[in-house]
Amino acid sequence: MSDLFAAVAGGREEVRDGMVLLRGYADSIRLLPLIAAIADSAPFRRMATPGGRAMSVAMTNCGALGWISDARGYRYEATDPLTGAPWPPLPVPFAALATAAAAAAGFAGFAADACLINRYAVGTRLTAHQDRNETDFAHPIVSVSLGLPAAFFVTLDDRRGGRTRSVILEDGDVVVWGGPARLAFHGIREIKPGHHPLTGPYRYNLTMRRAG
Ligand code: MD6
Ligand code: FE
Repeated sequence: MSDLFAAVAGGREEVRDGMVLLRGYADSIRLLPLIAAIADSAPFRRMATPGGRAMSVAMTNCGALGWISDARGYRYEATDPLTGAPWPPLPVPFAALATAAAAAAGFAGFAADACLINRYAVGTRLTAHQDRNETDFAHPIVSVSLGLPAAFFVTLDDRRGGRTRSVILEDGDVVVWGGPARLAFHGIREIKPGHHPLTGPYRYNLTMRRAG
């Protein structure tokens, strides 16, 4: 695998075809308290993979639909299996950020109905995967990075073992992807030890989607 850094083009970086990085686009000081409030009613938990292992990354959701994994597979559900309650609503600032970032990247009219929130402790990672549990791949995904930095990798085609490009995602960075990148394999390499003034030893990631 070759790891190349994305080419810079006027503050908007094209990581690969169909994937635009907006550096420092999100304000973590405003977003982090909203995540804390969501986690009060829908706690972070390590979901089980279909194969029966616990994922290292802790997750929760907000919005009409939430992404879950368990012995029955990956899917979206309207209620939190931990509490039986609907997922907390998508905060207006999350929805507004997703719509604005998508428009800035060329996807006008994007309205998210699902937000997966990942929490990475030092040493955790997310192995290569495709996001393909949504109904309509014509919609983009808006990804927001908060707290500790992470090395994100994405394949340049739709093959799991294909050539990859890597980029370091830092606090406030937003990635919008769709079109030809929508089914690319991607993941997060092991989070390096560090301390972020707002999140301490954690990285958070929001992925806002139109799932239903
Ligand atoms: C992360 N992101 O940045 C992991 N998936 O923590 C993802 O898995 C991801 O950034 C779909 C779309 C955008 C993403
Ligand atoms: Fe993903």
